[in-house]
Amino acid sequence: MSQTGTTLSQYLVEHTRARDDLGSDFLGLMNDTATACKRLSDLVRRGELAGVLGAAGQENVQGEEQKKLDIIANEVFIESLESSGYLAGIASEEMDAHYPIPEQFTRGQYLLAFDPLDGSSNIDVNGSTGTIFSITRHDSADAPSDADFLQSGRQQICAGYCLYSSASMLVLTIGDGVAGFTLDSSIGEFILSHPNMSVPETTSEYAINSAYTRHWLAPEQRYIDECNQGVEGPRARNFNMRWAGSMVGDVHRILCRGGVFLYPMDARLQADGKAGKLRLMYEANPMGWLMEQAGGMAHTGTHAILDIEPNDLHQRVPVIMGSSEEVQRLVDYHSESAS
Ligand code: AHM
Ligand code: MG
Repeated sequence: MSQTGTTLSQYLVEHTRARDDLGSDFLGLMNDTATACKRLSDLVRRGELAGVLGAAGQENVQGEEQKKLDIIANEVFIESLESSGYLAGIASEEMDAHYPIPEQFTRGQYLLAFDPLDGSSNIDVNGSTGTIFSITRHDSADAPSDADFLQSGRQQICAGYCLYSSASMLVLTIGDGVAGFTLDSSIGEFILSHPNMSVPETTSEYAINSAYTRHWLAPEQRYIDECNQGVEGPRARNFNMRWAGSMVGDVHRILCRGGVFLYPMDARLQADGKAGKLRLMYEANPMGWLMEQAGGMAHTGTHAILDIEPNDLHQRVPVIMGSSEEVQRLVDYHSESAS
């Protein structure tokens, strides 16, 4: 049975009516973004039948093995977004430098940074994956350089993700809360299904890859150990653990029912000379803004994620985000361990 309700376009028209900074070009850009998400949702859904599963046999610029669908997802987004005249440039997890809008197309005033297919190790096992995107402004007639993308998370004008799971959902913020839209494939529209998503302050659920326990730094060792002591420990209540293997899946669960997601700094990353695993521009910043807009917190342990001044398109950061009581507790443990 098809649903009727508020479409993504209707929601955006309504919520941008009083916004001078988000005009018709922004609405056009979001329409193209939604189209790209629908195309990708269809490919993910058809899986092996569309011939998109498996490894691509090459690595991306960050030395990570690419799946066929990582590359296809990147191409689907570029094809859907490059020609309409809304974007000045596109930066992606799958491309070393940003992608300039080709000369034959009009150059617009927005910059898009995105992770085409987050959690791509889940593709071949039919697990949840997603696309994460962050949009900033480029108020110049000149073509952007990589440096123009390096705006802090507070300068985002729209951030969101599309989750490809049992249902496909587009979740976004334009700075007035978080709204979730479910794809009704019978009419090809994202329909508002989750208005005003909010993260409860209190939670008893955490998400972390515990295979790295031995590498964690003292604050995370202490935090998870105390959670795992349950009713007998200092937290005096039992905790539950969930790990989707896809940041989009984990963040979506937290936006739906609370929780805390951690991909912290650890000794293994330090030994590899990495400042974290997840990337600031197209993972931590957009998800961080969604969390703050939903009433949660997003932190590295020492800095609010949105306050970080970026220095590289593919900069990595430690990530702790979700229900504010738990994130604040981790921040406190970090400052205690530093003093
Ligand atoms: P990706 O963008 O290459 O898919 O990497 C990001 C993913 C996140 O979705 C997820 O939280 C994390 O990497 C999982 O990493 P690990 O395999 O170390 O647990
Ligand atoms: Mg990712």
